[in-house]
Parts: sequence; C-alpha cells; structure tokens
Amino acid sequence: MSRATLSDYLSRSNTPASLAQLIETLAGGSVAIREDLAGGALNDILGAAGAENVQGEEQKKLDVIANDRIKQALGVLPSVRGIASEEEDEVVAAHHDGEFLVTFDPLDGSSNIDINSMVGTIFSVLGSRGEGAVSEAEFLQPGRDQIAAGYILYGPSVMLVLTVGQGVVMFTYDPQSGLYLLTEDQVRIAEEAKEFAINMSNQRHWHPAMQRYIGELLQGAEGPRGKNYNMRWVAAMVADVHRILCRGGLFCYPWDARKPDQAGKLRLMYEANPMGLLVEQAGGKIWTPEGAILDIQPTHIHQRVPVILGAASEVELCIDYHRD
Ligand code: AFP
Repeated sequence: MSRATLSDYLSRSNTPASLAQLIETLAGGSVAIREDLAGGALNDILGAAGAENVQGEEQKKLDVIANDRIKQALGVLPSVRGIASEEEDEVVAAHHDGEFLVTFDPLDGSSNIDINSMVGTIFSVLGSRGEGAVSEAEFLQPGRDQIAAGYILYGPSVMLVLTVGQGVVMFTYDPQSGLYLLTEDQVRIAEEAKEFAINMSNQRHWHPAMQRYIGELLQGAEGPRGKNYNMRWVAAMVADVHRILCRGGLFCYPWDARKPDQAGKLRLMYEANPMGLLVEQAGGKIWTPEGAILDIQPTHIHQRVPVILGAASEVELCIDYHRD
C-alpha cells in the first residue's frame, strides 16, 4: 500500500510553500535527533551538559544538542524571522524579512533520556508582525493565532504529529525511505475518558478542587464517578498527550502550593499552546481553571501555566470542580 509522504500531505492541504518548507525542515531536524538517540551512550549523548537553562533547570547533553540542531536548521530558512526555545534565554533573531516565528521545546521529557525512555520535540509556528530587529513582544501572541503546531515523538517508532489548522494528522518515520509517511488521518480524541495522567506524588500540594476531582477518579467504581480509571504517567508531555490523542483520557499538570506565584510547571508558548492547538483540532479541550489556554495573552516567552487537557467533557468537569 502506498502512503502519502509529509510532502504529499502538505501540498494536498494547500499549505503555503514557505510553511511547508519550514515543517519539512523541522522533520529533517528530528531525523538527526533520532540518530543521536538511537546510539544512546555510544553517541555520548547521556548525562548533564553542566549548565542550567534560564528556568534554573539542569540541561542534559541532548537538550543542548537537539536545540542546536533545530536552531541551525531553522536559521538557514529565509522565512524564519526568529526563534524562541526552552533552552535559549532570549529570543534568537534569524532573517529580518522572515514571515514566521518558531517556538520549540527541542527535547521534552529530558529526565527520560538517561533511562532510554520516550522523549519528544514540540514546535509552534506564529506569523511575524514586526519590522527591523526581532523582539520578544512579537512572539507574545495567543495560542489561537498559531499557524501550525506539532510534535515529534521518539518512541519505538518515531512519529510526527501535525496540525496546519485542518485537523490533526500523524506520520511515522520510515527508516528505509528516510521519509515520514501518513499513518493516521483525521485524529479525534475519544469522548469518554478511561485514563488520566498526573504526577500523583504532588497530590498534597494541589488546589483542593484538583485534589477532590482526582480523589473521586481514584475511588473508581465505588465512588461518585461509578467506573474504574487507569492512571499513566510517562513524565514527557509529548508521550502523555500522544496517548490521549490515540485512545482518549485526561492530562493535568496543575498549580502547586509550594510555588504559589509560579503558575504550574509547563511552559505556555512551546508546550501548552502547541499541544492545545493539536488537542482542540482533534476535538478535545485545553484549559486552566481561569479559562481557555489558547486565549491567554502571553507576557513572557518562558511563561508557565497550569494545564488540564484531553476529552472535552472530562476537562469541563474538572474545571467545574474548580468553579465550585
Ligand atoms: P522538560 O521539558 O524539562 O524535559 O520537562 C518535561 C515536562 O515539562 C513535561 O514534558 C512532563 O509532563 C513534566 O515535565 C514531567 O514532570 P515531573 O518531573 O513532575 O514528572
């Protein structure tokens, strides 16, 4: 059976040539990162890089390698005006005349690298509004304005999951041809949730509404929800969201009382927003207790946000508990 390639899909969906080139460039970067990952310790990619990123998190060697690969690949595209990355303190200028701004988390789930477990790359594409030197202010657009978003999941197979605003599609990397081939068209999140993903070790620090909501899921068939739920936590948002796109459920990274002034752990502009566009394009929802994540006006490229995403009805219920 002959499958559509990523290029076939981009031309079939009338994606403008410059955007198609950008997405293909990200796909090319992911193939190089896949090679780095495949060799593991043999490629000397495990362990710490010996520095911290702007958020005070220890950088792993592969965080730095993946960031450099994507930054260099995007940097040669005349359509790219600037980039913002989890691993860069400030926005990085590319081409003055470029029409796109790209935000990305080069290596999501870095704590999984050293245990040979799943990691990913997340990206978001915004339109450029500026002239002259690129500024952080240009990047501060609500998630709803994203032109395209997606992620690459480096698992037993490597997958590229993409939206250009026409639903969500999944491609699987074919090592024989070196191409991403379309393996899932029209991805939809199952309406009924049977699984949830949350770091339970933080339970005692959550808002009481979140404690009550998850507490009731844990009571299973004997509790108010009247059914048993399964729990999964990969510690890489890419892998947890991928599971939700494939078989439904809910993912939460809530506010935590230990850092009351820090709005959650996940980053708005290169984690929550791109995942949010994918989830909404697949029929799901992404909210914080304060409102829809895609409507948030960002104030900073490294801004954090509490995240509740997945099956629309389950997200609404969780938000209702917070309203109570
Ligand atoms: P990195 O992007 O720094 O690798 O962090 C991964 C992440 O932001 C997200 O992908 C996971 O869902 C979450 O952190 C895992 O957090 P815990 O350490 O609480 O499991």
